[in-house]
Amino acid sequence: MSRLDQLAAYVDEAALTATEIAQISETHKLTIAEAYAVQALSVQRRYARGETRVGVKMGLTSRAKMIQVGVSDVVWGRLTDAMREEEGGTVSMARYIHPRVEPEIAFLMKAPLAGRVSPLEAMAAVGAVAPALEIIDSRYKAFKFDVGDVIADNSSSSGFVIGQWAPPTVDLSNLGMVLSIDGRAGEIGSSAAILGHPVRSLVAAARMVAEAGERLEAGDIVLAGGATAAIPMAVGQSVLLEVESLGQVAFNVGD
Ligand code: OOG
Ligand code: MG
Repeated sequence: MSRLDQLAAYVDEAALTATEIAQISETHKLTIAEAYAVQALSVQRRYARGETRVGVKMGLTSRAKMIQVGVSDVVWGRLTDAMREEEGGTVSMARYIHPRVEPEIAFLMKAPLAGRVSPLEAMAAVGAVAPALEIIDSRYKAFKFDVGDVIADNSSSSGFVIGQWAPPTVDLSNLGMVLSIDGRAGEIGSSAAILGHPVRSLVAAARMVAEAGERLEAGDIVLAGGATAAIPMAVGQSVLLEVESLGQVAFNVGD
């Protein structure tokens, strides 16, 4: 096994068994290209177990997120069917190590998109938009990582919940977003916090997947990134996101 294959097995095994691991950067400094190679190899292992590709997630697209984790590069990760949690359902904490939840906007692609595109071209490839909750779960101890670590760990991708899809004609530029835990507002923000406008995250996604030789496909889900800092999850919580003009999305946290 090559060194990158070994690291892919290391992060994949941690995700599969919900076991925390030491940061790769303690022993290997990965370049950004190597980190994405580890990510791709680790997701190949998921596909080999029967998981299927459903889209991508963008990360660190808001200042609040960059500050929370101390990394200020926009990153992306790959989403599979096994990560999707049921809207209104109960999420099992046992699947995760130290999960956090964050408020997002999801795009549903109706046409392929890749490379350098304008915001108008990007929106023309979108079939629907929805409020979404992402459950991130860094596999690293204490949820601490550098940019290479987090990319190799599939940008902490671990779960996501999508609300009702709405037509892509909704103006996404400045929608109020309230993330509540047990009926109390925990984080309050705006879709404008996502690179100034969530469509810029989709533009970045098209460029970044193309750099990896891939493209966004019709039917793909693209998560634009957390608009606020993420909130640690705990058993018994009820989690609700309300997005102005788009509606709400919720789940409960079980054992
Ligand atoms: C990295 C993933 C960031 C987002 O929406 O900004 C992310 C992390 O915070 O663990 O998903
Ligand atoms: Mg996220």
